[in-house]
Amino acid sequence: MGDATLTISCKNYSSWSLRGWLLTRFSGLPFTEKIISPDDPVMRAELLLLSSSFLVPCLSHNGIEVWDTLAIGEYLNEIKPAALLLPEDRVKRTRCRSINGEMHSGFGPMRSALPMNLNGDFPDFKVWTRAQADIDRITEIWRDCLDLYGGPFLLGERSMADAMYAPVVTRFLTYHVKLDDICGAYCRTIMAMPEMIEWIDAAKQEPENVEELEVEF
Ligand SMILES: N[C@@H](CCC(=O)N[C@@H](CS)C(=O)NCC(=O)O)C(=O)O
Repeated sequence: MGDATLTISCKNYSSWSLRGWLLTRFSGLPFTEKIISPDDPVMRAELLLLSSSFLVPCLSHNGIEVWDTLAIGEYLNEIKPAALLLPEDRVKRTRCRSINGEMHSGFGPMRSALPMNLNGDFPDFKVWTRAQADIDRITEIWRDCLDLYGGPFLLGERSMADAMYAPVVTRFLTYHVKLDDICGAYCRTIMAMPEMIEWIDAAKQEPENVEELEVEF
């Protein structure tokens, strides 16, 4: 399958890096992880050569550069179809793409009010109304999918959608968002994935985090 490198940034804060990394791990494609510091100008210049969007994650594989999480997921699904990042069944696959798209392009208020911070713990966090509306929509998506497909993952079997929503799970835990039993059980399923455990352990090893990064990231 050739050489693959996934460029990401810090593990504690970078929710898109987590999504891209989970997708690559789920696909089974062997890869080297390259961590860039968002503050390092040399690294940023190098990133610009890979990802014209200037953003991570970015996957380099056999001379092909893929940036943007949705494109990375679609690419991995093409080269590793047996990993079933997208379900085989068309109806499920369509649902998967729809909820991936909704996560990718939406929920701005929730993302900026509750930034991913794996080492954070905010028990008395006050969720403002617009962020709560996003939370309500996300939990509705989860309940619908878990009811339709029987869990434990959103489309039944683990898929791209679980990578897309994994950083939301961590946010709900970090900010002590109140959840019903169904959504609580889904959060436990995601947090128990060996890939999540590995990523969170690595986030704990990162040097002290920079305060200015505690914004939407
Ligand atoms: N739509 C992009 C979003 C990627 C994104 O926003 N990445 C952030 C990190 S989580 C980034 O690269 N920030 C770099 C910077 O701000 O310098 C995707 O799906 O990959």
